[in-house]
Amino acid sequence: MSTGRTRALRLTRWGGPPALTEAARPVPAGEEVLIEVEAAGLCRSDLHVIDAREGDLPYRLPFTLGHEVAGRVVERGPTATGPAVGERVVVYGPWGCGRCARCAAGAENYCDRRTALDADGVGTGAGLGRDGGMADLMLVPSGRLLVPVGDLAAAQAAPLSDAGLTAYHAVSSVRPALGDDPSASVVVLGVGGLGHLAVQILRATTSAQVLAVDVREEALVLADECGAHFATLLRPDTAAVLRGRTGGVGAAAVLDFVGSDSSLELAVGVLRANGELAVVGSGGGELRVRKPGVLPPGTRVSLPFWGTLPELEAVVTLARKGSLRVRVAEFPLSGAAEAIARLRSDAVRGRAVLVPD
Ligand code: FEH
Ligand code: ZN
Ligand code: ZN
Repeated sequence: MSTGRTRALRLTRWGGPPALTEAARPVPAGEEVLIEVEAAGLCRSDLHVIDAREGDLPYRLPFTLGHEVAGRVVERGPTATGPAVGERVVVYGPWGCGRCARCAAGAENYCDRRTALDADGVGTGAGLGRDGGMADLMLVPSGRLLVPVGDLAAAQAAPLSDAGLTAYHAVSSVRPALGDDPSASVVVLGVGGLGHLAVQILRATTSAQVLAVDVREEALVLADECGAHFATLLRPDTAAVLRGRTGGVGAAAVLDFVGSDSSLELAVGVLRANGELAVVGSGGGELRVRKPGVLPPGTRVSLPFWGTLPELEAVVTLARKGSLRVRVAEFPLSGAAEAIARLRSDAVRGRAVLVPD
């Protein structure tokens, strides 16, 4: 990559395709840090951003896409802290105000000033209204947003910052239901870019029996490779089959990475009383919460979003010790349009990752 110029995949008009454009090398000011991008994951949320019409999102154009980024620190602003020049890092993508109680605790995904930031058009974070990492170079607002990855391969590291972190945060949200019950079961609905990582995280950090469901045969194979104790296609009797696997009591927790009417219906059918339902997928499904109603007594429902900085550090630690392996499909940055088209047609196996060529 030439040191003076950088390419970036930029969204320049609402509803139009992003374009790979040339730009001058960004210069880090203050506490900013410049990283040379080694890999940037492609997420379904990127498709929502690309397809958004004017007014759908509180973002100002133009900006560079890419909120799942790994790279190497190449230059730091005069007051920058955190990883030194030369260190390889992943970027924590949800950029909050950096000052409220949530941000101070490293939970910028739940920044208390999110509404105000959106109103100011500041954006949600890297590649989400702010310049992200589908580029040769990326400017990060602060070294606090960088987590060292050591010698972890870039295509493995980048997905940890979104797919891995989101899956880990979802597991964290249901962990209270697992308690110290070694017989507890967790159902994972959808074994795709996030679900296959959730299976591994559950196996690495809990004693739960992991039961996986998907609609694609190859996803069941992936679930098995990732350590699921049982994997099945979605069928009319799947709820009964899964309950049977729990000795009839039901699942202590359900992680729904689909979020459709059918996945939520299955979740209701398999949940144990006083269980946890984490709805992660944005499939548009609806669940009516009322008493009396379809949900078992004591059910807690969460809508986890992305994850916290401490959790990203935990995810990187799992990956570096070999407990978390991402299924990736690599594409050159110059082939971003092809990667987007294949993700759109569900023709990507694992997580698509763009690598600057
Ligand atoms: C990011 C921004 C907005 C909606 C969803 C997302 C997720 O991809 C983050 O994991
Ligand atoms: Zn994402
Ligand atoms: Zn904040």
